Amino acid sequence: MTERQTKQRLLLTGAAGGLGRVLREHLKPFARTLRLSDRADMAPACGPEEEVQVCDLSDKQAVDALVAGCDAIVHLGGISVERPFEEILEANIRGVFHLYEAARRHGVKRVVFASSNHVIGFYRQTEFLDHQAPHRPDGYYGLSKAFGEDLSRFYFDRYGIETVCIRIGSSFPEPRDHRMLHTWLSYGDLTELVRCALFAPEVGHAVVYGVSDNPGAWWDAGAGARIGFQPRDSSQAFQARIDALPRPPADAPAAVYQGGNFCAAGPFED
Ligand code: NAI
Ligand code: 15L
Repeated sequence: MTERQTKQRLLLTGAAGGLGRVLREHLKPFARTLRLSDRADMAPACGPEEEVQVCDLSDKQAVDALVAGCDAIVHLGGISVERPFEEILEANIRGVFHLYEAARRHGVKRVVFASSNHVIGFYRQTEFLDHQAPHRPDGYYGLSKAFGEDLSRFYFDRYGIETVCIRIGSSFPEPRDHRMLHTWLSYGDLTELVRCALFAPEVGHAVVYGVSDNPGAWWDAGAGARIGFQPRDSSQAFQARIDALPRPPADAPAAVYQGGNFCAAGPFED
């Protein structure tokens, strides 16, 4: 670890979640102090290099206090699936606004934002996209991530806060279905991508796809490569096991759209 690879106090939101628990372990070497936050309970701080602070992202004052003293943020917190609009509004839309307002007030220079493939979920699986493809969100969740991408662009243009938006595919221990053979991001590659996003020099505002080196790519790896990310894993290793599973019908959202079943969620209001 070099000085250039160390943050003084790194805030990790969503630390009680699936990816938060993974990054809690792997980001420790990259910060003198790792401040962990979630609205849910977490394992207590283990050692002086960890701080635990429960905080609901919808509470503006609490988020302001949470961000004070941090020099970088990895923002994973929020609703991570399709849900009714009001839930998404509080956690993801107001939440990301509160986070950037606090970052502005407290002089945070770098944010890594967990965006999602559901920003572009209504593209077909036959299409190949780069990071500049117009948004085609597949629900309120995808819309909230598109808002986060645009909000972070504004906070860079207006206030110079750098952000890397990682459009995460499917980050789980293993791909779970045929679609995830294309969208899978291993935990090892996730960790490396977050490290690159935290420490690459002069990223400005960047959007990168968070995906391993899978066969039959849907997304251009160029933007990730520009911040130094080289995936080491591939879903190829799981191909035979997934091929043995039943395939969804050819006209099912899971087989047609990049966002898969998210494209068929809702409506919630009827
Ligand atoms: P998760 O649902 O396991 O974790 C999200 C965490 O955010 C939870 O611990 C939850 O308590 C917390 N949270 C929710 N609302 C909150 C609020 N109002 N205030 C404070 N905390 C709140 O999700 P996971 O899988 O760990 O994902 C982490 C991030 O990465 C999320 O932002 C998700 O949208 C994004 N992502 C994840 C993908 C994946 O494959 N795991 C794919 C694409 C994006
Ligand atoms: C996401 O954005 C979700 O947070 C995650 O739970 C997965 O469903 C993933 O996308 C996916 O598209 O597989």
